[in-house]
Amino acid sequence: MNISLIGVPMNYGCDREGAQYGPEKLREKKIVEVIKKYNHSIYDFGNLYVPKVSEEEKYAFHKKMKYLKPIVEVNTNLAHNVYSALAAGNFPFVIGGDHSLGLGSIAGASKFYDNLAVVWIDAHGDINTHETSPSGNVHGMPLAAAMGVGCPSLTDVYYKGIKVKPQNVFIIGARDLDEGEIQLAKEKNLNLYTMDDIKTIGVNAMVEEITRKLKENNVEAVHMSFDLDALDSEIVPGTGTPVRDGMTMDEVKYVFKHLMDTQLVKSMDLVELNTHLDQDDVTAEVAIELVDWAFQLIA
Ligand code: DIR
Ligand code: MN
Ligand code: MN
Ligand code: MN
Repeated sequence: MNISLIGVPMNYGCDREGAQYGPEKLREKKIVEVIKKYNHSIYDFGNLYVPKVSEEEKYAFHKKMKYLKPIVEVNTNLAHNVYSALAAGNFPFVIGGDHSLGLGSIAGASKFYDNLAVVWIDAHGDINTHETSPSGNVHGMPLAAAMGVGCPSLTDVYYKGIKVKPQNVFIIGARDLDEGEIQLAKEKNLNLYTMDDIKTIGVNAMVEEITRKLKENNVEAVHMSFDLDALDSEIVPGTGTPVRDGMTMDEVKYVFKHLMDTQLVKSMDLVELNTHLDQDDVTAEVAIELVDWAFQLIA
């Protein structure tokens, strides 16, 4: 496979120092070389330009969303990079950076594919809007925006219109959902697999159900968005919003394996590595281990 590696050194969506250095750290940890081991051709497009905005301008663009303008600008560029990579027959691999980059990667993928599904692996739902968000952090909003829910400045990134139908949204590993997110998940009847659900039905039954629904819905392609905080907080100290009782490495690997087996995964994000919070690069190394696993599975 031809892989397009796209770095997004942005932390405006999480409003925490350290998340912007993820791409740099992952390259230092040999992400390119690891992917090359499996006979992929990898083109490192470098990092997208992230404009400098001062702390004082945090709420200058919207009173309930921090750093809205640079987030929209970066994501518009990201969307076009993802779209261009897909149009060239490549697999876009987007490394962050905070999870607000999901806005751009989903927009790019959905412009290319008519019937896109999104598998969002995360301790959080990231389906807040400016009205439900307790933090004002846009990294908690991208998946709602992709479904057309929320502020037009977010829902209309790259092009106007819904990027992914709610029935094609799969959230895995959630265990820290805000009130408004729980409501929206119900309202839209999202395929939500919380940690409790995973414990009840088991990771294998979950994956079977997801792959069955992908077929039933005639999904053309899957965008897989992986937030490192899906993993248990003990495994990933180097992420901004760690949550206990999370997924094990084996569970994540199992999900990756069976999603890749469908041959439908055509693009991927890896987000929320925070180098300032990481101790001895343990989280960076966990990320690399999962990249190694994932790209070994891609044909
Ligand atoms: C929280 C945290 N739900 C928020 N979201 C995070 O700010 O909206 N997502 N950390 O990954
Ligand atoms: Mn997230
Ligand atoms: Mn998260
Ligand atoms: Mn608004």
